[in-house]
Amino acid sequence: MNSQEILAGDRGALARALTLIESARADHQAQARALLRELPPRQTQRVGVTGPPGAGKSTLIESLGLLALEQGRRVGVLAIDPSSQRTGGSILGDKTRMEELSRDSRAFVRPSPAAGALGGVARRTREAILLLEGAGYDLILVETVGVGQSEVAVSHLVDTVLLVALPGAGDDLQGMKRGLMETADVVWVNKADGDRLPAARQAANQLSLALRLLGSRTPGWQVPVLAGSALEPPQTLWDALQRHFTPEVVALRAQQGLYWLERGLEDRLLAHFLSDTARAQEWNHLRNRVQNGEISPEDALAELFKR
Ligand SMILES: Nc1nc2c(ncn2[C@@H]2O[C@H](COP(=O)(O)OP(=O)(O)OP(=O)(O)O)[C@@H](O)[C@H]2O)c(=O)[nH]1
Ligand SMILES: [Mg+2]
Repeated sequence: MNSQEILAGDRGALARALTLIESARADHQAQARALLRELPPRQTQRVGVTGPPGAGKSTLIESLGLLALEQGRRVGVLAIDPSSQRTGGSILGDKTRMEELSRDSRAFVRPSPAAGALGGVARRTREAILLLEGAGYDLILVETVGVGQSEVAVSHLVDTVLLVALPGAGDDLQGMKRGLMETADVVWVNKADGDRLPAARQAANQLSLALRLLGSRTPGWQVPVLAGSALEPPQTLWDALQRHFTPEVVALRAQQGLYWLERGLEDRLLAHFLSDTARAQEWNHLRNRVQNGEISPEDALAELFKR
């Protein structure tokens, strides 16, 4: 496959290029990078969609995506799924949840690639975003389950983080990870329909109060907390996402590049350092001793670098 086919809208070529990006082989990755260099830069909007399992992220992405198509946008959907034990495989595995969007020629939905270490997942997602953008998709939606570090990773990959929360008892909200709340730019309390409507409104109020105390990661931005149903066109959510998407926010992409450069160096240095078997053994030994409280982290580091 080549860049001409991708620019011409060949979906098969695009799928094959994504497979290249997902490959663990160094030559495949080099080919993918060469391909990415041939694609023109475009003005795009990137939104991360995070939240607890079953909150309705995929359903909301479908509704939001369909709304975006009506606005004349072209929509690309990706997933970050670093956990390997999720039942049923990938986050987007159940295609039925994005059936309409998947079928539309102006959208491209990529089910989650195989799980892996977060560094690798982030690299693949970053390149997949660039590839979809090069292919002409101007709204990229990235789904990730908010359990663990992936919500932090996604916040460094997108312009806007949308947190999908669930209505429920107050203690649900207390239980929601602080990290999830801290990375959110827009909060959507989902399943605000039928019997759940009062609970959803109450949850939205509580979250709104909590977020006022936490502040937001974008200076001058008050995180809006909306309640609604993913089963209907989420127009208020669409408007909030557009309000957050300012030139100042887009300018932060340069910082994100630096962030991934530094994470990449850390990963490579660590891999290089531990490629020596004796050193790797000593490292594991020291880790155990630190964990058992037998030695301080500082003393362990001093010992490791003594030689
Ligand atoms: N009533 C109602 N049901 C919803 C709504 N949004 C999603 N659902 C249902 O909730 C279930 C989970 O929805 P998903 O969209 O798969 O949730 P998810 O957050 O993507 O789930 P994971 O990817 O597995 O973490 C499905 O059965 C949906 O039909 C909503 O707004 N109202
Ligand atoms: Mg999902």
